[in-house]
Amino acid sequence: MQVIKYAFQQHGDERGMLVALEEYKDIPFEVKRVYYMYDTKTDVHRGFHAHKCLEQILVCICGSCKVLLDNGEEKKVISLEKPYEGLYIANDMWREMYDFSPDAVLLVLASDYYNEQDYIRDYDEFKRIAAQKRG
Ligand code: T46
Repeated sequence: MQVIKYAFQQHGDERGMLVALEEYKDIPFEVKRVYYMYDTKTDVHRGFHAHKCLEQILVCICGSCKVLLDNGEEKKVISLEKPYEGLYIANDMWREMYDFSPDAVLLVLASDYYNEQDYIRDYDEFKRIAAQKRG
């Protein structure tokens, strides 16, 4: 499984650091939605779904967390702990987020508006669709 992790350009000077993200330049899609999660309890696992079409980039802009990616055949765990690193998650990828540090803020840039119809929440259904697509 290919994991795409971006190291965004950091603009630093004596005042501190700044990262700027522009669609189609730093982000490979049009950004239609931004959301973020914080105050996530350390023992909590979130996600447990895939998307039919949605593409996203996850940036842990404060603290750290882990993301489990599962393409139906292979699983990988990615640590997000730098505010200048972005994890690309394509559609058709099962994801779970966990191990949030108490100060974690997980920012998500999404290629489309919120749409419950785009979610695949049943793991068996996800596995079936993934196997079909592999052929
Ligand atoms: C994903 C992972 C990384 C909205 O009203 N609008 C939104 O844009 C989103 C994302 C959520 N919500 C509502 C729906 C739920 O009542 O906020 C509540 C929590 O959402 P959810 O349980 O879907 O959160 P996660 O952490 O399980 O998953 C989220 C995204 O939904 C999902 O697309 O890939 O983060």
